[in-house]
Amino acid sequence: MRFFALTGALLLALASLSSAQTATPPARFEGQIIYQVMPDRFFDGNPNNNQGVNRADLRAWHGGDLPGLTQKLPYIQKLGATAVWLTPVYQQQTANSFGTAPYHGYWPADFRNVDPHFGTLADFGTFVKAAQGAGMRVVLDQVINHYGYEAAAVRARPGWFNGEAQCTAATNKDVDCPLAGLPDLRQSEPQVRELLLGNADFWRQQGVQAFRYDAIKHVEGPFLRDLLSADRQAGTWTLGEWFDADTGTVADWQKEGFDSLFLFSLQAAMKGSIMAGQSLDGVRSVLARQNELVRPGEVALFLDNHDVPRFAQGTLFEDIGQERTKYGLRALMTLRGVPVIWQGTEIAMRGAADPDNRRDMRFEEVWTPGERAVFEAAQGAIAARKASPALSSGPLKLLPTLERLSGDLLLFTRELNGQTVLAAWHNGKARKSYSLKLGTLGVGWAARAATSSLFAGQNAKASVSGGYLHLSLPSQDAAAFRVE
Ligand SMILES: [Ca+2]
Ligand SMILES: [Ca+2]
Repeated sequence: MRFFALTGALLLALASLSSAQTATPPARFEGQIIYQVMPDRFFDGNPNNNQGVNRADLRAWHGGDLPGLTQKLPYIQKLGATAVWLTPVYQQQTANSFGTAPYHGYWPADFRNVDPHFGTLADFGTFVKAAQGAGMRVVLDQVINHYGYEAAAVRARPGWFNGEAQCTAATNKDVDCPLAGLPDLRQSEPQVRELLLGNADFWRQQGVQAFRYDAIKHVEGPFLRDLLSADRQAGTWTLGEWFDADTGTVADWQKEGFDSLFLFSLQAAMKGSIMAGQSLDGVRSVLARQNELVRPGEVALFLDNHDVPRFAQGTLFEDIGQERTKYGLRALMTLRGVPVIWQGTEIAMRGAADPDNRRDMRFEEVWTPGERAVFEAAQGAIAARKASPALSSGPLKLLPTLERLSGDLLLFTRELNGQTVLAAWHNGKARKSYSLKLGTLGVGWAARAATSSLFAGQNAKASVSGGYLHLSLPSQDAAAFRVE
């Protein structure tokens, strides 16, 4: 009897082992740093494809392309990023709409070709090969909600799109009504479904390892779930853009199969606390909800992107914008998740709402000393994060702070494999020293001589003695200390 019971248990164990072996584990990006590029506004590597280019007009094509991006890969590597997210490079509608050219890539006409302004499919292949040869991953923007206004498919296949009748009858207007008037794809229509699932396979075959899915708030849920399940099976990492998503929305969609979403609520809080000088309680309250997330290490964290005003635009003054961007980038590198840096944020580029936030990237040859200093701070913080497994992927634990200090001081630990890093964000307007009782922080750290921040180029110190944590922090900056 015992023998049979044992055999049964053994068989069950073997069966579960073999099913675990066949199921594809979810793709991981924890530990990666993504650099976001809008190819038209990055670097022009081939002037022969510059039809209609006018760099004096922010709504026109500017000539950047895939050969230019390939040429500038060493720059992205020098910053320390490990992955590149390209906004869409599909063949676009040829006409302008509302006086704007489709330079941004979100007005597709053919999802399985590259727009001649960006180059050719072969240029895309060259880029992917070069990126992966350099050990970097490629994240491609995928549009699944709409075609461009003037795409031929809109007239040729009226049955693929939601019309006025569907929009009027819709229970969820976000899904079945056009977004900004864009021809809205009906994903429940079998041909549309097949087209979109096929697009993902097509770009996977070009070597893409991850997709950033545009405007998922506006896409039919059942289709999205099937798409995500196919991506997961293929080992493709998925990052959803639900504009303004908070922790609850990110958690819901991680449960539905997304590996990651952008945490817009944290971006808003960081802008408020770091750039606008509001209390750090805004950031603290977003971080306090991280346990709701299914996979907190995969969530995409950012200071700005191509759809919001630039981070540095939050102040009138260029030098203040640069200092606070250093603070923002250092703070970003202390958090749990996948940092995403929009081209130019590493030098505190300025710009108001679209299209002003999409000015041409400025490279090293034309940087001011101030821009170079921001880049060096970003580079140093990224290097420190990558060198520390705890900072890269350790769980984040908020430390309690006295109420009278909480507006100016945010403390948390990142801990992995017995290594602990203490992160300290300081909003004070002047350099300040703090002595905090270890008991109130809830940590049992042993005496330790003063140690300096892991981030290069800043004067911040931490030490432990007499039951206290002593911190000496520069004004408006974020630091990270090893505590062992
Ligand atoms: Ca070009
Ligand atoms: Ca839609």
